[in-house]
Amino acid sequence: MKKSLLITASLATALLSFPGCNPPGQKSAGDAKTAGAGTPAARTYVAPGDKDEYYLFYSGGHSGQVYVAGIPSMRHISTIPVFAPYPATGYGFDEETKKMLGDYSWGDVHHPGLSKKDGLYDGRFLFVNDNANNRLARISLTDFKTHQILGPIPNSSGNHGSSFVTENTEYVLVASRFSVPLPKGRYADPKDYEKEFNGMVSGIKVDPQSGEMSVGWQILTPPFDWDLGSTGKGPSDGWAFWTSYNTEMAHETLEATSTQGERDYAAVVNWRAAEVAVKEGKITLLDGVPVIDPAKVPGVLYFLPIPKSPHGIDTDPSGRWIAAGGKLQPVASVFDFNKILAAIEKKDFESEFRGVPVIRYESVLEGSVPVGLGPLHTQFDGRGNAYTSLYIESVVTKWKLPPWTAEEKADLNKVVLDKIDVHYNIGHLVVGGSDTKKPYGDYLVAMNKLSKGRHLSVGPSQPESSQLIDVTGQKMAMLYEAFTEPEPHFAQIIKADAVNAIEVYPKADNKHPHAVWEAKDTGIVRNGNKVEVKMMAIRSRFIPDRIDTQEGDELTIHITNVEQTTDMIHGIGIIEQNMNVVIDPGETKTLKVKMTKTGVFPFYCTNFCSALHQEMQGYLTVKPAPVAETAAK
Ligand code: K7E
Ligand code: CUA
Repeated sequence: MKKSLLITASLATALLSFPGCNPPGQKSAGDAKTAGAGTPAARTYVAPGDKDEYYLFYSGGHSGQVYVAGIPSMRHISTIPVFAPYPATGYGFDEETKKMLGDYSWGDVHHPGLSKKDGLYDGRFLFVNDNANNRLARISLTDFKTHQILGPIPNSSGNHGSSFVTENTEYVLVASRFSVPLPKGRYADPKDYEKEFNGMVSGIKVDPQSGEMSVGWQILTPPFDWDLGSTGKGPSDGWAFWTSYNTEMAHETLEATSTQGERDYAAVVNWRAAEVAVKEGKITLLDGVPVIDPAKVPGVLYFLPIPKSPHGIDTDPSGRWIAAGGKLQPVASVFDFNKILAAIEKKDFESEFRGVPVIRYESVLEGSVPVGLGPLHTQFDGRGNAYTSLYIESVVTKWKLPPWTAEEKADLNKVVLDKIDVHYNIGHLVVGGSDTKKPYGDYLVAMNKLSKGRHLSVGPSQPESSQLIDVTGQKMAMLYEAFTEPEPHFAQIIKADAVNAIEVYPKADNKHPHAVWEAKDTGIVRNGNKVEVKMMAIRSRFIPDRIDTQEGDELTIHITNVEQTTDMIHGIGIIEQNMNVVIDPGETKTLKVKMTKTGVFPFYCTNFCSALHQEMQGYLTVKPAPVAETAAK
């Protein structure tokens, strides 16, 4: 009884306190809030009609998609289909997106990366990787749509170690998770793994104007399994880092065989030196890509020993401190990039592996912070603090970055500042802007692998849980718990006002050669067995709304949604033709159907668009082919 009274009281406080801190007319609820004030309920509450302060873009893992939520409400706002067809937006049905998807109907998105200018998010693009089919995609934040899918990238297998964006979006950097015989398509027996298999680091060039990606160059590596990476900034601009979890070069029962060594090698890549090597022609072409052999081109690649099967490796906002989590030991290893540079200059190497210098570990390690069990990833708040996810412990640990006092250095337990429980088995975590020079530093989202029934039961396929944590105070504070479909790995957070999205495609910008804007320009043209339709969709009709074809015809429809009003979306679904395309205001899409079935096939608008939406329909007729023609076939 007493307990329920307490709950009521705190809820009342939350509700009562709210109108005061969010005056009417306030556009963004977030502007009125500081993460540190009020009860958790009040701090995440975004009133109906108000908007969130941040976008959260999180990877949809093997759903092949990207989810968009708002912070602090954690409300899911949108799903951006990338590597998989998505009937809700008609993605993968029209010719343009079908072509982008190519032969694949799934992907495995792990690490979204926002485009940057001068080390800060510029709000233009979001890049995402496909771990499964070695691809990279570019989403434009102008329309929140996928505009390019690059790949499968030649000579690269298992695109897990990306999308890591350089300080001015010169490159999205990629490292291969799996090693294979190169070039791809060549057979070799996995028992000859060490000799025949290779990994690769790839520089994917980004056109500064259009954002168009292309494969710039690659660096050949031993067959380690490259894992997570990050790009440098400030003093480490021009460099990038990846951990590896299989320096043992095992190819079977990795759980045991790849965990033998005390240390695995991280890759320390000087991508500006790689650019120079390509310019000077110090490359061989492999599957059409300039490939650099680091044994022949010194200065491009170094190895850095990191203890105990590391996973995440993250560069702090200053660009000087690099934190790596060793999954099998309870510390985060912190390296000083200035010391790494000095070691390289002095050739302070402990050995060499296949012609690549191994930097002396003791010379560059700043310290091992006892963060707890199973450290994976680290994020930064820009106030000198780091936050490491502990998979085994189900905890986020807050700790203080160097420089440390002599006293702290003598006992690094002293730099561990706080721990908070998360539910359960956290993978990645994200602090807004952590990979930029100026993190926002107020919210942290913990992306937990297991939710263990902390939700209404939905059967054995359980969702993932994401928890919103306030990191403005000395102590972290749990604010909210949201559930998502599988499976968020990493995420990016960007201030809402840094993104300028359009709400309609302006008619003037529509360059589709078959766009039509008035009824008089619509029509149907037959050319042999090809039937081409220019159609418009307008509340509440398709023009034309009757299409006559014959068995064996190839039907092409170019459909333009002529609306210039926000949220006036039309769709065209054709019954029993497996065709479903959604057209946003001002957009033109092309769809193709081969007429293999005879009969009459209704088509209709799939997106509720007006009071007479239900009437927005038409007929596609398919006459049997003339008998003579059928006989001839
Ligand atoms: Cu740790 Cu693919 Cu980044 Cu999942 S990875 S957690
Ligand atoms: Cu157009 Cu419904």
